[in-house]
Amino acid sequence: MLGSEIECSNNTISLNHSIGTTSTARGGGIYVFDGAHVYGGNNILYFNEALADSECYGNVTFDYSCVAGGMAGIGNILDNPRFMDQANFDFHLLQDSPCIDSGDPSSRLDPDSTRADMGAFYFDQSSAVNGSAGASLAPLQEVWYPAGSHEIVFDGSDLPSGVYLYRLTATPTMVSGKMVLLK
Ligand SMILES: [Ca+2]
Repeated sequence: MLGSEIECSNNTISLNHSIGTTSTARGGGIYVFDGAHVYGGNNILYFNEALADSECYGNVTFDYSCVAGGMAGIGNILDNPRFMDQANFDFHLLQDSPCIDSGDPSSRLDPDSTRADMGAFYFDQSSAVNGSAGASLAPLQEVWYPAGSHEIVFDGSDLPSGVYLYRLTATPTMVSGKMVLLK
C-alpha cells in the first residue's frame, strides 16, 4: 500500500499472525508503510499477533471501532468483542457483545433497523429473546462440575418460540451456539 489512502470499514480482522522474530514482524492485523494511510469506522481489530504492534502498525486511524489495546479516535472501544466462537472462526457477535449498536451513528442502520454494529457481522436483534434486544435469561446452572460428561436441562415451557443463544463455560474455554425453541 505505497502512499495510498485506503478506506477500511465494517471489517472484522482477527486471528492473523505476523510471522518472524525480527523488528519487521509487526502489525499482525494491519501493516501500513511508505506514506500510506488506512482509515475508516465500524471495524473490529482483535486477537491478532505479532512481535510488536500486534493489531496494527503504521498510519491507521479508525473511529467507532473495537481495537485490542485501544486506539485514539471517536467512539473507539477496547473491550473484548465477544465473538460467537472464534476457535472455529465464527466471528458473529454474542448478544452481550459491546460492539452491538456501537458503530458510527451516522452509518446506515443495520438490517434489523438498529444502529450500526462494529465488525463484518451485525447482531440481529429482531430474533433476540422475548423480542427485547439482548435480554438475558437467568443462568441455567451456576455450579462447577468435576471433569466428565454432564447433562443440563433447558426448560422452555414458560418461554416463547424463538432463537436462543447458549453458552457453556469450562475455564479457560467457552462454547456458545444457537438453539431454536418451537412450540
Ligand atoms: Ca445494530
